[in-house]
Amino acid sequence: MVAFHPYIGKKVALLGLGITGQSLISHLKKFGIDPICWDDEETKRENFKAKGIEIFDPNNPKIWEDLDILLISPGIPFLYPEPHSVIKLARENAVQITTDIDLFFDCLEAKSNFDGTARPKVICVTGSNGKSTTTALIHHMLTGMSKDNEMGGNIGRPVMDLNMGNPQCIKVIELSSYQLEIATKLQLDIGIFLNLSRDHLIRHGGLGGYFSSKSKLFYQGQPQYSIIGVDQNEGKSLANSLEFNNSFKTSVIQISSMGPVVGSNWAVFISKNFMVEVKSGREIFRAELAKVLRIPGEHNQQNACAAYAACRALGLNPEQSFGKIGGFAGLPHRTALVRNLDKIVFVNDSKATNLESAKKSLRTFKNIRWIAGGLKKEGDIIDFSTYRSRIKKVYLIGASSKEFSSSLKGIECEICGELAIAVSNAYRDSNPGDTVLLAPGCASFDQFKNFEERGEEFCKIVNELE
Ligand code: UMA
Repeated sequence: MVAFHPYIGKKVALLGLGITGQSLISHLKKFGIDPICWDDEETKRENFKAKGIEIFDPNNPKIWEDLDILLISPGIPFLYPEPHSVIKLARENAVQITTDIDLFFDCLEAKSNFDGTARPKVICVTGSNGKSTTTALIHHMLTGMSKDNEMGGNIGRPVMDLNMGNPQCIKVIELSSYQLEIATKLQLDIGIFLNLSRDHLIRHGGLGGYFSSKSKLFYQGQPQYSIIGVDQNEGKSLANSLEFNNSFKTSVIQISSMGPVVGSNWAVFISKNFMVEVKSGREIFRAELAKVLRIPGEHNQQNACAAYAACRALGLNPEQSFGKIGGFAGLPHRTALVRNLDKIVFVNDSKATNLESAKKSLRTFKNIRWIAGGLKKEGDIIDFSTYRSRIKKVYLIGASSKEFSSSLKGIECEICGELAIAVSNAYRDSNPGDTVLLAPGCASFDQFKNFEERGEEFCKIVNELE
């Protein structure tokens, strides 16, 4: 519980009544602050009204006269493709616009100033792919080493639901580009950047805006330790820019799943299936990763390097940290084994919502019967020529089926439309040793509520196969 609240005496409005909005209402009410709320969905407004929450009319000019703060949910467009109409009104009326992320950092600071206790350590993870897995793996490893910690953020538990009362409890937080976009109060101990792929381009006005949002974690958050994935140019340039930064001091730990990292003071990388830590030119640790890592793929090796590096940045022992990677079974819908039926393996990677993450999945398996398609992300280019030898056939679903089938030159494709038909046809065609892989490379919203619903539907269909 925060003893002093930065919003006491202020009039607060919320925009968005999803899980972030709900968590903010509960948090503010504990301090006697009753926010007024808005959501574009009428049923949401009615449900909250029925629970005694005041719904405001953004078009009533009086509302804006004495409003101090507008707290917005991550899904609300701030700048692109165009600002939400309520954001425009808040700006016209000079109302401060902020988020639960800034409130979280404000509250940590306010509590520490109020009762003189130290702030709990904060680890934040960002990147296009793998951030939930890395967040959950760090949580798993710290828990395994009896380090008090809790995780939250984009992984599905809003940050204001975290317990701020205990300074010993490390916070492991996944942050999306949406959550970072307008942050002004970031203050971290450890920041992690995993990778960048063409995602959320409409929301950020292009790749530049997207990368700039993620980079804020470091330039604004000024972590003591910056763990950077350097398997892509963006990560390499971020690591380089942080290593040569005079405005703040951060120890950069470069991570790679593609072999030794040269020219870095501190690195954790994969070399011939071994995880290796090198610091100041000296090898600190080396062990065979396959002995402990249960989740498949090169991308998960990089996630393991990041999680191990986070433990090392906390000063934890290399052997113990490495050992605690074991036992982590992965998160649902991320390269998860669903069933082995007559030596045909079914894998659910419904979380592969962009083409880069689908490629990571394709790199992991052989003899693939690939179920792909859905709502393709703007700017994603369908080029899977380097994976041709791994893919036996593609079974297409959803809105982008035609675009996929005309772009996947030299790879056999079948337009199936529905997921159930794709699974059934892939199974019909399979031989022992094949992998039926759901890695759509697309968002799910054309046919499902979200990627979780798509993955659950896949598991249900697969488990009913005879
Ligand atoms: N809404 C409007 N107008 C809009 C947009 C949304 O009124 O223009 C309303 C919706 O009707 C809904 C509410 O806002 O009632 C939803 O708010 P939200 O989209 O911010 O979603 P939350 O339920 O608050 O969940 C958010 C994150 N969602 C998004 O960023 C889209 C969750 O990440 C996160 O787990 C949660 O906060 C807790 O921090 C989800 C996600 O899809 C998993 N994230 C994206 C991703 O991972 O790619 C970024």
